[in-house]
Amino acid sequence: MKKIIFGVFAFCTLGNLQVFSQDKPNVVFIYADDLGYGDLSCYGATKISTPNIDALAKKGTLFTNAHTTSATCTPSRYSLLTGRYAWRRDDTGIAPGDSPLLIDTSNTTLPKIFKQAGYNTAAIGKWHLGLGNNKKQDWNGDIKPGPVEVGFNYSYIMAATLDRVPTVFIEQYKIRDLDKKDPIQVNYQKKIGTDPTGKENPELMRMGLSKGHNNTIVNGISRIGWMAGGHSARWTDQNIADTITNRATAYIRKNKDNPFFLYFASGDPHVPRDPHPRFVGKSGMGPRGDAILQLDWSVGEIVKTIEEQGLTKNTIIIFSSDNGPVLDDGYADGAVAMAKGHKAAGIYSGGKYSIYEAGTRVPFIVSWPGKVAGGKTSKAVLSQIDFTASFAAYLNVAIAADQAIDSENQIKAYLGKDKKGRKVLVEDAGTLAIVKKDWKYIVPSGGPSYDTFVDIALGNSVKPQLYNLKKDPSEKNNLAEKYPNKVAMLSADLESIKKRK
Ligand code: NG6
Ligand code: CA
Repeated sequence: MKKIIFGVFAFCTLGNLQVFSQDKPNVVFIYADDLGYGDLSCYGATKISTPNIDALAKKGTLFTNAHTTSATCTPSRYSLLTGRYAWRRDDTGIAPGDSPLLIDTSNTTLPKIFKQAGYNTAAIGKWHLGLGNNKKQDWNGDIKPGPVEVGFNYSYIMAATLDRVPTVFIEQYKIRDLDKKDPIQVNYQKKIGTDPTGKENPELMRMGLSKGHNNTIVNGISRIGWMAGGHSARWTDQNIADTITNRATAYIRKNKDNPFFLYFASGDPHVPRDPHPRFVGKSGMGPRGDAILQLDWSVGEIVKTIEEQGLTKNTIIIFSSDNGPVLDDGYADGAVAMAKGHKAAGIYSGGKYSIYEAGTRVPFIVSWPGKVAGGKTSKAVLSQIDFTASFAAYLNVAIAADQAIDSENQIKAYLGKDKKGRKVLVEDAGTLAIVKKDWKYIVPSGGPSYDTFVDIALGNSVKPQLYNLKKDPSEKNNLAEKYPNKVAMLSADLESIKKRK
């Protein structure tokens, strides 16, 4: 019932916003992978320039307190698409490449909301939410359930991360360009086939390793997991951005006459960073910087296509990232040595994997020329988990009470009409934190406080931690002992959110 009431409420009170929804604006969501709060020039980066994303921000609103739900990929994407915190389940950590589909196909999802409102929907790019049932994917036949069952009319995806097998594109239920005479095999337990591995044949690697990733070598890059066969279907890493960007622009052109929701998930700047040669050396910051330029190019192509098709005024473009930044994430690609003082996390502590702010506070830009104010910055507290309830309210689609239970209608905040946004935010890096009115409480945990390998402060402590984000955005001054009542109140708030059903 609750969500139905939200829908009615939106209809009554959003006033002129409701008028726009008659037009059913297209929604294009561009999701970067491991892009940090400080990685874009519009967010203050000075060592790198991202002109296309900056232009998007100039045409729209740039948010400074927007969050993904989690400090890694799979749980962030799960929460975004379902409106449910991933930490409610214990199987939504970083998924292997042969994970079964993690989203229950009976769940309400963001694409299903759009579909119900008459949109065509597409997922193009990185998936990383599992495919098939019970780890028994039929890689050589129909791979399902997957994005189609989650609510996407069209899908053209990489199953997991760029560093995990299978290194192929999957369109709808099938691996693209697969030769039946060379069937593909995927295994995460043991080596299969005769392809060389990073462990046995390091001399065959084009990109050195710093940690893990020493299984099957594809394109001179050693991966996580083993695969055999499927040679004609294997991607060329340097062409991934071109391939998925071209798919996205073709999808936009094809759907220009009907409302569409495009979920475009770039693989940049996640490892292995092997951008197209036209970006190599262009950032002066090594492959990570070059991959950010490639991401910026993808954004530019998508925006240009929307303009060329005359869809600018009827298309909401949202740009964000799935988790905070990491420099060395397992490949010796020079990201650390070539960072030259670049602050990928901006002023925030931590990064990918961390419960400190940089784990989940990410770039977030909303552009809708004519409807969302241009060149503005907003401090509203936003979470990607609210897309589902927000677009449902906006499009007047009802959600059952037991679905998308963590998603709030924040459409006004997304569109820059409400300066406050969420009252309470939960952050997740395995350990949970709750943020309310500038106060952040991090639940005690026995996990490591620092990951020396990725060189990131994870923020775990056996002691409660309390920070005032307004005075101390970098979370240096733990005030938990000074304000035990605040700790108790925030802890109680978090407990009641955990019990939500
Ligand atoms: C880690 C990988 C890292 C990356 C990450 C997932 C190692 C040593 N590290 O386990 O390289 O793949 O998983 O990233 O294997 S995410 O953005 O998809 O969450
Ligand atoms: Ca990621």
